[in-house]
Amino acid sequence: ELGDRKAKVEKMFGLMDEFLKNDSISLQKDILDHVEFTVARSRFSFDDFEAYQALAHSVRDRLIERWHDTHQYFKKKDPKRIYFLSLEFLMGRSLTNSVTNLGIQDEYADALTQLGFDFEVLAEQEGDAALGNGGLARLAACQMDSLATLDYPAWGYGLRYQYGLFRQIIVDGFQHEQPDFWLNFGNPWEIERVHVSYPVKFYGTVEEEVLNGKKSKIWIPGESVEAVAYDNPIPGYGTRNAINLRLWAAKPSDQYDMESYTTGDYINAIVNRQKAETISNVLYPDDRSYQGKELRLKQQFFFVSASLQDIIRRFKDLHRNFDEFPEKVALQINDTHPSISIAEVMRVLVDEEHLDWSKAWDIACRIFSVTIHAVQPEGLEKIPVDLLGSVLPRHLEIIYEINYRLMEELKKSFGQDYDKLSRMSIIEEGAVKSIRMANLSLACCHSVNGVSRVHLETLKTRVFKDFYELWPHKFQCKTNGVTQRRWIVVSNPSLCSIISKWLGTEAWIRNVDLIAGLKEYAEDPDLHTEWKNMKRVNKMRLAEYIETLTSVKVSLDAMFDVQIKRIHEYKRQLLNILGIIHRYDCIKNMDETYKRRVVPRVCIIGGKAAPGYEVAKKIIKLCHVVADKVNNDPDVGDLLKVVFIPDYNVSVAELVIPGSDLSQHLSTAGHEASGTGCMKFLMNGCLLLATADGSAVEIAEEIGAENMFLFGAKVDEVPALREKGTTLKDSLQFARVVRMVRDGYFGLKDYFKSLCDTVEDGGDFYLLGYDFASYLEAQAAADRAFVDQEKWTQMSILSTAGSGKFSSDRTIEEYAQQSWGIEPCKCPF
Ligand code: GFP
Repeated sequence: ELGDRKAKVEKMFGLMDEFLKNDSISLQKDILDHVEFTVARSRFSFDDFEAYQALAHSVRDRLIERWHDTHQYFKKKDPKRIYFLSLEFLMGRSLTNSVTNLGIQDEYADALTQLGFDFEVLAEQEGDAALGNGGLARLAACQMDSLATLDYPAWGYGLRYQYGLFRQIIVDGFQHEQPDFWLNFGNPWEIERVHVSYPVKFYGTVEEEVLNGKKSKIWIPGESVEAVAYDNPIPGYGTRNAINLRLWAAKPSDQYDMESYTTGDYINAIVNRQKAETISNVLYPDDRSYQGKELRLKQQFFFVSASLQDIIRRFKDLHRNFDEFPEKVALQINDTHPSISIAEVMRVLVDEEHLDWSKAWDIACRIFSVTIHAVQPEGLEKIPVDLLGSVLPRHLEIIYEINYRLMEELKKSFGQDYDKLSRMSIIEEGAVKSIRMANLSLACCHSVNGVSRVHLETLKTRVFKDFYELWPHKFQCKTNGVTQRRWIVVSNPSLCSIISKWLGTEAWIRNVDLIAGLKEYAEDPDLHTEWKNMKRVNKMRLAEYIETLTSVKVSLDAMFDVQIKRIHEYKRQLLNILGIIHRYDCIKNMDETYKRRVVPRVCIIGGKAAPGYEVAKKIIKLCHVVADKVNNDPDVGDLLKVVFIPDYNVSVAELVIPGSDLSQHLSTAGHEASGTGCMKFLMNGCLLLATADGSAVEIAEEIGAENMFLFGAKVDEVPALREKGTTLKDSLQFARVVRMVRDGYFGLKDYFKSLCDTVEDGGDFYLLGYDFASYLEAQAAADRAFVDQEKWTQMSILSTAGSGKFSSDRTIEEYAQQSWGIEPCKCPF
């Protein structure tokens, strides 16, 4: 019967078009069909949002077509696959990126014009998918794009949060948080797979059983929640491959509450079942302290368990013997958040597949790689033993067993060096006995990655020194990268055209090394003219946006100076604001002759503060009070404007970055693992003012330190400086600007007192006072460079030309070869 049905389907397919058509008429028809049948509006009356929805569905059809083909092909070829586990993916918008990668942007733009719509206007209707906090999550999104483009057989796995990162609204200069109802109007980019679901278990007890005469452990869980798959196709550029990002949503399970039904408590039974959904409800804002948060642990295990069931099911479709598992499966742990997957793999292999421990451990060690994104040991997650034991009792036992064996092995190398053993132990003793998730990963993973060279050094010499001495071969550097598809082609189409024109090819979009070819033309006057025009048009767009949002009018002749990133003390937005106050103070005290020489600036700051992070919230307020004073001071006029852009997200970055002249990356040296924002600015020919931290060190090597403005203490100087303690007397200028804030020059004297205390004598942990003088020098150097527009443009071109290394394509190639051992698998259509 099945054979018969297959024959019928094949016959029918023969009658259909091979692929969906992409000519203008077909696209128009498709969009209108979706207006009528998917959005259910009349094709004679629909608004921009409905047009966007119909357009998105039409694009989605084309994505699904490729996504099916890719998976059929992967299935046929059965290559080793990489499974990328990440608790966060910051995808942003999908429409423009999808049509760009599918190579049908012009066709869609034309079809929409014929229908009386503008592609860009419709693209603005899309909200951001903000299922992540910052760098780590956006990196995961860039890496998915590269995995698809480079034809790797890859899957992303994560959580489908009902509420993404909170929306930031600013009321009277203060940050307020609002929930991100991103799914309220539907999400055309995902495919709900009700039939792809797995039970995920929690709580309960562990019992012993005897199987074939052997004692073994069995977990009797106390709760079960259903994980339902939502698939998000990720198209590659210049290839037919489209890979899958599978996000799990929690749904109530049928099991475990039959009791309530039978006792007649029908309403409570439903309410309790509904509670299961809270697991995937909300993304935790990044406050780096999740200690004791049960829901956080449940989120981690929930997505890890569902993903592993899915991966093992796929493996078992074709294989019987787990010896082959490492030949078919590579698992990437994105930061420590998914590291509970190590214990889960052990549980499945030992308890369910009945492999003996050493065989199971050998398999686990061969499949897992981890990337650490934190710099400080405090940034590494720890889970209280009591909590883990209650939520996942069997996993706690397994972790203890892993640790016991680790300790035995360590004793062979280090004897009775108990200090070392206790530092390396997965279990941290102390007031709250905890599991060190990083140590669990280190014990198992065959490859432990840092995200820049400086960061890897920090991991080797400080954070994981003991592990590095034992297993130096595990430690690798995979300097981060970002995708040029989104960060140039989609967000800066004029720059994209210029690059393609001067290189005489679009091949750089897939092979970004070619971008270095621009160096040859760095002094060409014709290129300079095109480059400056491009920048001006982008600045105009940004200026309009700023005026609409903040009512501040800015001059296009001013230098657009930008710092957009999460607000954090180590990222030192406060240094920027104090620098702005210094500039303001200088302008106020200048006579007219000097004023004429001042390089006008628009200082743009944007970023969210974690809701519970008071200092960061005060920094946002300070930015607003300074802006109020400066922007309304007739003595200053266009010489200085200060703007805070609210609700910073991926789409805002896409608009701001192409319109920036200068961008600031001010982390205290040794605190930013890599930084990826700087790479996006670099690609867009925006000059960097930065400390020698994270990837900025490698950027300087690529483009030449003379083409950026470096300042501040170096990584290896920081500990001694801290030890010594800086005082306000180290910089009179610094003392003066802090005093202005303290004395209430900008108002709210009492409110800002504690903020000033963070940088006062003895308390200046992030060394703002020490770095202030050299920061001002770097700022002055940027001013001088900006006056010479030809020189500036040359530096700008050299920045773009030198950005090739910072493509996520390079990063992914390195992971593929050095950590995962996978090969491309290109769909042959
Ligand atoms: C973290 C680090 C950054 C690094 C990214 C990606 O960012 O330095 O560039 O991860 O590796 F801090 P957040 O997720 O903390 O923003």
